[in-house]
Amino acid sequence: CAKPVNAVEMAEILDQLTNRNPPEPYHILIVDDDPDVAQFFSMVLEEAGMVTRVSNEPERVPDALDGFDADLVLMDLYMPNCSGPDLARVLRQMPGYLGLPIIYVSSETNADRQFKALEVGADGFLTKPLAPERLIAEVHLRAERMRTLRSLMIRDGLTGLFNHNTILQLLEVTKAACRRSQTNFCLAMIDVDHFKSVNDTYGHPVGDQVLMALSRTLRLRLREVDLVGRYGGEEFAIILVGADAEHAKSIMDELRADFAEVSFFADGVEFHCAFSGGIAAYPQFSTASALVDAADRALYRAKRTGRNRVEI
Ligand code: GH3
Ligand code: MG
Ligand code: MG
Ligand code: MG
Repeated sequence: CAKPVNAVEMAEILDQLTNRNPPEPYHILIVDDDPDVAQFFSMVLEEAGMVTRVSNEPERVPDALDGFDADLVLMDLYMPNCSGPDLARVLRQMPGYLGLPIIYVSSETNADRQFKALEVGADGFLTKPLAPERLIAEVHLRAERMRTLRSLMIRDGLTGLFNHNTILQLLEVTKAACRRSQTNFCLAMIDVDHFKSVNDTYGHPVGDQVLMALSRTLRLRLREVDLVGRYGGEEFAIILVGADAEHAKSIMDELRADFAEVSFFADGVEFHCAFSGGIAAYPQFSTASALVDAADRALYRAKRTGRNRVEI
């Protein structure tokens, strides 16, 4: 009997990957050797609804970032032992922090020195004295842009589903979580039938409408815990957590029937589409690549044996 996946763990991972609703407050790390200055910035930003963490020791910043999921770092320029630019350089060499916005806050007004500090890969320079409203506005703007960029990297532009890389990453994450909690899950790969002829007959924009409708059907009918991604052109990958192969097949068969009912209209003609699907179950297949291969083989079998069907 399958135990549910550790829900808290899954939710945390998903939040990190997707920034789903409700919108999380921005997480800001403040680095300044002067505790009073850091405390003041922290108070201003917290009053504006953000979550802050303060580090007065630049050497400990990697520790402070660990598990904080920062949207942005506010950094002092001159600190003993390790300057702001030295620290920025170190962070830029850590893969997890490559894109993390770093903003200096300093009373340094010399343009050359500001430029030198930015050259190491920081994103902005705010000069003190700094009005609280200005600080809030600058941090908000940059953190928001960072989140937008992150979401663009994670999701597919046409359908809003997870993109190819993300769904593969989620497959790894799901596998690790399900191994720990001894939970079943399945990977289903689906591919629209005769999709080329939809494009050829009605045009590419109508083809796009079909893909968007399919993604809506998937999102609407699946549970919140199921993960849906656009794997490639007209191919989608679905991770069904807590389902064994038989259960996954019945879910996918329902989806298939639902989608086949959807009416499309183009050039005054009504038409219908269908998809074929292949399912691979964990732990029978225990690595991400074995799951993808097995689901692909099952999908191919579904195509070969008539389409508009799901195979295990
Ligand atoms: P089968 O039933 O064997 O899967 O046949 P098919 O026609 O669906 O398969 P095929 O691989 O020959 O064609 C897939 C088509 O999907 C070709 C490609 O132009 C189209 N396609 C891929 N991405 C997109 C997209 O984003 N939008 C649209 N409209 N078409 C796309
Ligand atoms: Mg200082
Ligand atoms: Mg295809
Ligand atoms: Mg196809």
